[in-house]
Amino acid sequence: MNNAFVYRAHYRTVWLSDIHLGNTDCKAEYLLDFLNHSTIDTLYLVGDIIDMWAMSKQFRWPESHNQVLHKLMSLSKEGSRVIFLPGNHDAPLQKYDGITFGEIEIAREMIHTTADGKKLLVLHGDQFDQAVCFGPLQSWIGDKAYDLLLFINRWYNRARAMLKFPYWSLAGYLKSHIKGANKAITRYKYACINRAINMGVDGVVCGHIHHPEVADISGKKYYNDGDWIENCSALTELPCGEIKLIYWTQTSHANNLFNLRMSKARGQKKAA
Ligand SMILES: [Mn+2]
Repeated sequence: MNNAFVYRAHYRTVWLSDIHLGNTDCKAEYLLDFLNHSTIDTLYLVGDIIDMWAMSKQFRWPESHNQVLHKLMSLSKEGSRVIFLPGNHDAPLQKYDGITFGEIEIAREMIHTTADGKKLLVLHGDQFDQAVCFGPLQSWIGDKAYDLLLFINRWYNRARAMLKFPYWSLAGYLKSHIKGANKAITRYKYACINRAINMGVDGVVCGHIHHPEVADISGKKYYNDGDWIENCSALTELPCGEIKLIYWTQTSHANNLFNLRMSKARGQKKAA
């Protein structure tokens, strides 16, 4: 890539979560493309960055995942402030709360102040699993069903790519159309908002449920930055303090990347 001609958007802040490096369904190429088109003052890694659960089941670490990890580490050396808030899939790192590794600060929760002076609580969101009643059995079933759904999603999008359609999240569509899923998402959102109310802050930034969203609830802001498994989304703050969700698969060069990735995959199949 010729960096001299790459247009880079400047963000005061970027929140990324649920990247799931080490998981087959992580869209590492898209994330790398987003990071290569961005200049970031402060980057929050809002949990589930490395999928230690998936890695314990089956070790998978392609070159693209390595490139993402390398890029995230190099950002802190290039002058970005990087804060990592471990989630449930990278829970072993939670014990380093308050420690700085190299240039990366580790914390379980953080308060962010926007350019226009708003205070936002930043956290992964697994803190609310009890309140939302995702019991251990329910999360195990959910995990299995979700794995199957992602498997279907993968093949479905291969077919779409062959027909030159852009990437589309089947899992995301089903989640927003199933009654039980909607209920759980609502409960999760209210658990987040209640926490913001109790802490006296203006809102909350979280991830965890792979459901990007911006909402106003009871006078507080709810921001969910989504994920890089299905949605390829990032929450961004512009220098003026405006906060926006970005879906990287919907940008034109991301679509070119999708077709390139799929034609490469087809090429590899043919060669094999
Ligand atoms: Mn999570």
